[in-house]
Amino acid sequence: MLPFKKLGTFSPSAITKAVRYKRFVTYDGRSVTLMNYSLMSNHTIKRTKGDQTLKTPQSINMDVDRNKSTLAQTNTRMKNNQTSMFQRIWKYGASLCNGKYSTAASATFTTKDFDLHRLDMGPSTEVTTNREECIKFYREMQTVRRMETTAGNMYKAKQVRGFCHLYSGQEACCVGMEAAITPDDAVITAYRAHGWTYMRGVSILGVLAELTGKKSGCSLGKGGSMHMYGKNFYGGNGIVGAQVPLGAGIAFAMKYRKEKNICVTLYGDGAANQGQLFETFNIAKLWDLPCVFVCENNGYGMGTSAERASACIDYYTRGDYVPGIRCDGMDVLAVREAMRFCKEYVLKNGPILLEVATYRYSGHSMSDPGTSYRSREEVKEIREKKDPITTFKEKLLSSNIVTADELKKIDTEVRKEVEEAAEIAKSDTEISGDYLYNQIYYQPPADFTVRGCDPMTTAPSK
Ligand SMILES: Cc1ncc(C[n+]2csc(CCOP(=O)(O)OP(=O)(O)O)c2C)c(N)n1
Ligand SMILES: [Mg+2]
Repeated sequence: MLPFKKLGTFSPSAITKAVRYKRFVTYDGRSVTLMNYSLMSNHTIKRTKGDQTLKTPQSINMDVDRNKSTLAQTNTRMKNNQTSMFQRIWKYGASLCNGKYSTAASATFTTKDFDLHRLDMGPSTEVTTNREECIKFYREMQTVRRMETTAGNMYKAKQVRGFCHLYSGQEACCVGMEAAITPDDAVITAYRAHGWTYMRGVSILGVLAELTGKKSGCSLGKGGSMHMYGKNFYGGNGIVGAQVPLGAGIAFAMKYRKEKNICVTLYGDGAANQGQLFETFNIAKLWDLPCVFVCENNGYGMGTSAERASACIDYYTRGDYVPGIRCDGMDVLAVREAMRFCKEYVLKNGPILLEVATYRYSGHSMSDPGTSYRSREEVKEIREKKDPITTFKEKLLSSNIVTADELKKIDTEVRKEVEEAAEIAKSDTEISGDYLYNQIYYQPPADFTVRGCDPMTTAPSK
């Protein structure tokens, strides 16, 4: 009999490893206890030390029935997002056998536990998804990655000028969150905005041509890297933290108009210590605004690590009286699940704070090689072990929800799509000089003029 009563939580990466190496590494409470189980070819889980042969998924299933009373005890824990290790092994075992949890159409995965602040219950750690959705998430993350790699190369070739902050490594954040909201919900972020711009409906060309300063850019080439906008996407903001009160304002407008929508207001770990954030949390809570404050914690604010900048790096608790959640920002399903929970929560209760634990692969911007304040080994290790695309790919393949060939085909299509957009972004024309004076204010008076770079020149503005 599995001593599952005594066992604690079981991390998804441990399960993945267990499957890959055909060995289960289990947790006893929080400390890791190595207990060797082999997954036999007939799907029997066998303990390799000692003579206890454990069961096939079918017999595990029966044991679940027989042990209902024990399960009832673990149910309380499960309600608090703590699924018993036993159940996780069972579900994963079942998925390996093409059982209930992995058909060609759907699969159930277990996320890392969510950390909660002032919440009795959080999002579910058991995430069911379907084939269509998995393919969509994979394609979207690959597109953002490829777009950013291309943007970086175009910058190095001097086809992109000015600022350029890449989002590589953080793809699961924008893809997961967008999957849990609707186009009528709003998003506002800082300057690391390319991925978000794409996810909010702007084309790859709209992003890349904005970077090259050409007319097909989503801001007609006038904004560049930090100033991209789209429908219900409020940018693209270069002043650290300044978008946070604006996000609360957008949420206020939604509440005032009695719309059932939310504003996802993003900021970084580097912005998290600013006074204006705490002022915003106060008013948002006071007025119960439908705002999800999201701290994309990528570990660094320019060249300063979170640990060096913050007295408390548990950003999800930093709203004090505003409840919070921390999720694995490298797991697209965990992020989607967390945002789903948050959207429902804020519409009923007012603001919540979501910390997504993520990582940026590139330097802060193109002028930062990103190696003086962190080691190359650190970046390499995260790329190898936690990459949001590779880990998702492994999940999809091990659950048989997609094939390697299907994913390869997506990779090829994405590469072609981004290459084609990049070519147009390079050869596209710029808007005319006169046009630079337009679209500065919304519906300006007929005779409105603005000043040019030279203080003596003014030009009409429409
Ligand atoms: C008010 C203000 N102060 C300083 C800066 C310079 N600056 C630009 S980005 C940045 C770090 C922000 O880090 P974080 O919020 O973690 O975002 P990330 O770059 O990691 O996405 C700083 C200090 C700025 N743009 N605005
Ligand atoms: Mg940061």
